[in-house]
Amino acid sequence: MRTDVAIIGAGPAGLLLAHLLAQDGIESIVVESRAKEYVAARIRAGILESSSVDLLRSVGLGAGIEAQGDEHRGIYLQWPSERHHLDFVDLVGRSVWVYGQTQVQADLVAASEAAGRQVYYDASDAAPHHLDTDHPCVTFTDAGGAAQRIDAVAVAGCDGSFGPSRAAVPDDQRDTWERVYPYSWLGILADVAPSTDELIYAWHPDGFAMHSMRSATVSRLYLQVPNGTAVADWPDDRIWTALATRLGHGQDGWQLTPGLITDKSVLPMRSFVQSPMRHGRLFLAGDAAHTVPPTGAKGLNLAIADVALLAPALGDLVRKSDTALVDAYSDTALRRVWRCEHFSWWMTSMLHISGDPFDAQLQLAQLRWVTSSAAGAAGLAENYAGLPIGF
Ligand code: RFL
Ligand code: PHB
Repeated sequence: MRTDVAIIGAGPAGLLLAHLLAQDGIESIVVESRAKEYVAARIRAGILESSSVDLLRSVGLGAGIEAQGDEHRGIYLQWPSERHHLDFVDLVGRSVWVYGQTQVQADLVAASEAAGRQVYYDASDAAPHHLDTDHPCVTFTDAGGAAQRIDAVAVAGCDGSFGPSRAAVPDDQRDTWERVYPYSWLGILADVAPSTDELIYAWHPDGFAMHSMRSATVSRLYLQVPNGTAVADWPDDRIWTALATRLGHGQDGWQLTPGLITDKSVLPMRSFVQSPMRHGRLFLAGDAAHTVPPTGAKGLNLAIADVALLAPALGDLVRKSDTALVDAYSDTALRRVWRCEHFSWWMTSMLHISGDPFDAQLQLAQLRWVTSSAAGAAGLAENYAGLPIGF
């Protein structure tokens, strides 16, 4: 097969890139190792920052957000006996939207199918080749077992943290940075109306807790747990009791309503960056190039921001052989990546219990400052609501 851009990975980065390229008249073929249903069902991110919403709306992907999304002015930050609301709209003039990654993925799949774009699901052994030439290709085995090859002008590595693209950059031509945190999140999805109008991030001596949501009838909640925690050690009652304690059930009359838990999983926390986000004609985007701990809600938004930069750059390369934007892509993308890496690390470090009592006092001092100083609050708001694409 021949196309303009061969894309590895049909997550949000890969499918949105295909959509943006198509709007610009550039063809692509997507190769995905998993089944379409598996990719669609993965429960991951829940918050879209304002520039992600603006971008999705501007390319015809805003109908679902309008119909089912929930615009939030800000978040609550709390510690025992105190809860404070940070109003991002007042602070920096931008809001965020509760709209789950499953919904973003469903919108992208619907757009891809309506346009008849080629996506090979259940593909195995995907591998990029000839990346240091101007005729790269991707080989794979399709769902029926047939060997396939896609010749392209460029390859986009949108295959997440464990795909082949990241590793296709030779060791002596890449730098990597990593931080593994000494705690994980136990996440649940529950069929119960959220007990809050906006997200609650709670510092607590027992560990961090968060109350998020997916809709008016579905809540998403998280608990800090030690690394290596088994889901089996957390029966439903234990989860609701811990959430009630950490989120402050009973404080100032606030109540956490428990409900039927429909999903439970443990999520390790990691920061990772690989640079450059390019090797010859291979361009990395989204989790393929970087990972953030979820506390800042940046993972999905960074993937969207990467492909918003990459699509016009690949357009210029394919149409005009103009390399100015592809040459600038990695440096431009990494500026935002490192800003979000810092913000995600900072939110994580401020809110999770490390076991060190000195750390706990520093965290409380920081939380008091962020919730009482207009400058402190605006700094958090600016980062959480998201910087403009191209920052
Ligand atoms: P994705 O979504 O991981 O998509 C990559 C796609 O590539 C496919 N793939 C391959 N395809 C072909 N051949 C191969 N050899 C392949 N290997 C992999 C995969 O099957 C997949 O479909 O990356 P993308 O598109 O860059 O999007 C990034 C976001 O998904 C990610 O940043 C966020 O979901 C991160 N994240 C969260 N972010 C938040 O902001 N809030 C959250 O609550 C949150 N929860 C999470 C998360 C990530 C998780 N992962 C990666 C384990 C929870 C989990 C469990
Ligand atoms: C979520 O709803 O899953 C979510 C929201 C905010 C975060 C992390 C996860 O910071």
